[in-house]
Amino acid sequence: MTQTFAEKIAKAQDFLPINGTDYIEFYVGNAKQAAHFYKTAFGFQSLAYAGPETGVKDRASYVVQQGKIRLIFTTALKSDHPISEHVKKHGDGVKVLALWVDDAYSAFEETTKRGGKPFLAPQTLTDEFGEIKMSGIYTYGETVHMFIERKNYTGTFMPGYEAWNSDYNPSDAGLLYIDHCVGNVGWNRMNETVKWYEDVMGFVNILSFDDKQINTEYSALMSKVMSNGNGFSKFPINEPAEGKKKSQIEEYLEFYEGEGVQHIAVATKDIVKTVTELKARGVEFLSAPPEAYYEMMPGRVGEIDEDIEPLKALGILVDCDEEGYLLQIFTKPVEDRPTLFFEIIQRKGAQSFGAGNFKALFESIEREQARRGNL
Ligand code: TYF
Ligand code: FE
Repeated sequence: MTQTFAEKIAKAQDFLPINGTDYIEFYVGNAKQAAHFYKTAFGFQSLAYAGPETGVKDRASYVVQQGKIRLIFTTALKSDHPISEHVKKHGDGVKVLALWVDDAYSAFEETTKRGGKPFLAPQTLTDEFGEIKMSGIYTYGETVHMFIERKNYTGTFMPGYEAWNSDYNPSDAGLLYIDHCVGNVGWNRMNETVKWYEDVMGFVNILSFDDKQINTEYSALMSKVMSNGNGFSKFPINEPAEGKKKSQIEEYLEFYEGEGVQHIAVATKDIVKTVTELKARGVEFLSAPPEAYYEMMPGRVGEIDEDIEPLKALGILVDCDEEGYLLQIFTKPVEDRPTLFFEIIQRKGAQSFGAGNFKALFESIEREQARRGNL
C-alpha cells in the first residue's frame, strides 16, 4: 500500500525546523530591469531596495513581493566582484534559496557539523526595527541555502534595505507561495545530492522517477523529490540520463555552465485566471499538448472541478495521484540561455509533481530544444 505524503515526510529529522521559503535571490546583469520585468510580466510589487543610496556601495538589490513570495534581484556595480563573476559564468540565475527558520545560528551549526559547506557564518543585522539573524551553506553548484531568522524584526524586509515605494504598481496575478524549487545536478550526482539533503538538512526522499519511467523517446532524466518534515520545503533534484536525444538537463548544465536551479514552482488558487493574466502580460508558456491529451484527460484523471475548454485553450496540464489532482503549466526559460523557467501549479489534494504529464511536457520542451538546435 502506498504511503501518503504525510506519512512519508513524517520520517524527516527535525534538527532544522523550517517555516517556509523566505526569499529567492537572483544574481543578474541588470537588477533594475529584471525587477521591472517581474513586476510587469508576473505581477510582483515593489517591496525594498538596497544600494548606494542606502549605504550598500558595491551592489544594487531590488526586492519584489506577491502573496508570500519574495524575490530579490541583485547586480554588482563593478566587474571585479563575485556577483559579476557569477553572472559572467551562469548568466542570470538563482543564487540563493533562503529558508525561514526559527534559529539561524543553530541552523548553521547543525548543518555544517553534518558536512554543509559554509557560505555565510551566522551574523546578526540590526536597525531601528529589530534584528535579523542569518547564515548560509552551499547546496548544488554555486547555489546557496540561506537561513533567515526574523522573529525579532518588524521592518519591511531586513536591515540594509529601505522600503521601495514605487508609483508603478501593476496588479498581482494571483501567485501565492513557492511550492517547490528544482535543481539540476551533473551526471551521476543524484545519489550524492539526495544523501546531502538527507544528512545535512534532515530531509527525506518522498518521490523518485528513474530514467526508465521518463526515458522513452523523450528527454531522458531522473528525478528525486526531497522534502523537509512539514512539507513546506520541497526540492526535487534532476540528473540527466542517456537517451535517444540530448537530455534537457544536459542542455541546462551546458548553458548554465554548472549545476543550478532549473525551475521555481509557484502556487495559485485559480490557475486559469493566473495564466490568463500572465499571458496577457507577455509571459511565454510552453506550447500546449495535442488535442488527444485533452480527449484522454477525463479517463486519466477522472472528474475535476474545472471546465476542460479553458484548460485546453491555455495549455494547462492535469495530473492525479491517490490524494487528489493538480493543474500545472510551464513557462519558457526566462533568460536567453535555456536555463531557469517557472511552473504555475494549483493543487487540488495531490501532493505529487505531475509525473503523468512528463510525456506531454517533454515533447513540448523538445520542440523548443530543437528550435534552439540543441537536440
Ligand atoms: O517539479 C517537477 O518535478 C515537475 C516535473 O524539466 C518536471 O515539475 C520535471 C522536469 C522538468 C519539468 C518538470
Ligand atoms: Fe515542478
